[in-house]
Amino acid sequence: MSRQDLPQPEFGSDVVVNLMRAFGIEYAAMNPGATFRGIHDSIVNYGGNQHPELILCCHEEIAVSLAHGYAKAAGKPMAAVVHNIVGLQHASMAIFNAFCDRAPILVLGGTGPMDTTRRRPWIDWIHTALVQGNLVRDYVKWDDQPASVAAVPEAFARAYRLAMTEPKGPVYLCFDADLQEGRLDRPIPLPDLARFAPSSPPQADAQVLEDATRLLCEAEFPVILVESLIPYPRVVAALQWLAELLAAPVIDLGDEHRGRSCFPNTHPLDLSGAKKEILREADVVLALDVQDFLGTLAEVDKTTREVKPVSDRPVKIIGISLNDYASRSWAQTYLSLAPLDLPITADAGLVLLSLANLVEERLQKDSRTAARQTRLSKLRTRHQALRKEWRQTVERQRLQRPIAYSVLAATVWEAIKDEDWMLSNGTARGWAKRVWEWQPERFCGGSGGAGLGYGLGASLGVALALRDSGKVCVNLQPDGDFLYVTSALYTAAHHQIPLLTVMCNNRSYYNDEEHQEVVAKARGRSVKNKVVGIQIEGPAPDFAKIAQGFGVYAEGPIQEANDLGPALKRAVKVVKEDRLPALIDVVTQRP
Ligand SMILES: Cc1ncc(C[n+]2csc(CCOP(=O)(O)OP(=O)(O)O)c2C)c(N)n1
Ligand SMILES: [Mg+2]
Repeated sequence: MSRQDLPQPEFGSDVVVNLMRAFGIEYAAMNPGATFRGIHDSIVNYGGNQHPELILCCHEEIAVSLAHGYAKAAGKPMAAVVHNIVGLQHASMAIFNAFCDRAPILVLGGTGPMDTTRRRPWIDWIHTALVQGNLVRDYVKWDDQPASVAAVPEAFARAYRLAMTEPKGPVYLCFDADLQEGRLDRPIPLPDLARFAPSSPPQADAQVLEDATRLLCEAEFPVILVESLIPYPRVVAALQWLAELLAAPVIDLGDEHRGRSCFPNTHPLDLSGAKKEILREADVVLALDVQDFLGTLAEVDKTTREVKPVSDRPVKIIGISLNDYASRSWAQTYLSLAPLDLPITADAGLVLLSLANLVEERLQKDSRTAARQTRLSKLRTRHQALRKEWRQTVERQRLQRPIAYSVLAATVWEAIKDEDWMLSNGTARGWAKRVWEWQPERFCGGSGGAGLGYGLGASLGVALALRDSGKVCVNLQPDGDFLYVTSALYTAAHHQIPLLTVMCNNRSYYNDEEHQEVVAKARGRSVKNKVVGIQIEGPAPDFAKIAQGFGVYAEGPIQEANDLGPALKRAVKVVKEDRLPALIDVVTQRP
């Protein structure tokens, strides 16, 4: 439906909804609140609850993480509407994750009335701030509170453009309750939206590309690192081509917490599993959209926090990213300052293709073809050995109880490999990346900000974006992360969102067991107490029952590997044929 389908706006909030529709916003995730009752009414009564359609969430953190997942799967923003300062405080964790993950979201809020003579006693006072956007200003790209309805179209158009301009990110727009609810005394024309499109991303200049080409072609052992590069098909193809031209191993750093993935694990140059060994040999590193240089090029002692480089060999680093456009001062999400020999501020995906063309041209005049052939064949052998080792691990752990992560991943793969699958969240501690036939464009990455409570909401956003695609969306869901936002299952059931959630249920906030063990050991104290305040036992939550209570098809707890395959088959059927959510609770090992 286009914006012409809507009648003339009568109230301020009708203008907001008119703009949402004009910008193609399909959904607005929300939890109700009276400061945006004007917008709420306009969505359901003026807009007919279509474009946008309300998605009811039981917590604002879920509303925003859902919009986060949607943005990654749909490549465009949806809205999350959050109630004044209380909803915004609940939403703040998820906004931070989206900021770190550079995901575009339109976070909309209500406030006030700012005119104190118009406030209801108590509630309108305690829930009004000056200025509400301050709460999240340090981790949104932009925020605004237009002071009149006439100012709303420009604010909205700017918000959309900034959210969608690289490096992308969430924006926050706040609407005074009076502004939303007031009757219009004159028409508010919408601008010609075609003239407010997001800017095209920056390319690198010709000289610097020549320099990068020379460095790469003259390297003895060039290595390519990718972390947050978005796996558009053209980018994945260009990356493979460049790696093949250079016979350069690729280390794909994207994992279940941050970044994306851009390289298929079946490619002979995928050496992600041998990161340290490969980096020890590197003399030139091409880092595409890498943020965590120190964490990649160095090792950390968990006890002493001492950081040591993985290699003593001098290495020249070419860094291509928009990192320097994304820093803010409050949270130091920019990480430690990396020494770069050739820093290039540009869109790495764009540069990649130009670079591959230049490298191809230069290598035609290069005499070291034989050396590259030898390197390629050695790397292929190492790649194959790694894959073999992982398959052997699955076989060795096949019948262990509790179920091993490797076996969980391999069994899920058997259940979905013939489907048009999408992995919305999680990797079963890296095992999906090892034992699946990994296609990077089918993985939506992690939270970005490592704020727990991301996985389920984000997965619902992915599955919502892909609801009509026939894809089977899979969420490999850790239990601790899930427990923050269990009520997202209600959204799944209520809106019939087809998502397969496989609980990686180690009955623990396991990551912290390791920390407590390290500290206890270093202090010569009792290691057995590491589980106190961390393991989720006594009683262990019954996730299948919880899901059933929300109206979601569920099975579990599954304890035996042999029971997992048949349960997954039934759940895939629910997701694929009935287009409904399903959850399988799998009790997993603590690694
Ligand atoms: C909001 C928030 N609270 C606490 C943490 C600290 N933290 C990091 S990992 C972790 C444990 C996660 O447990 P789970 O999701 O079950 O994954 P597991 O480590 O067991 O695989 C915790 C508590 C965090 N990152 N975010
Ligand atoms: Mg856990």
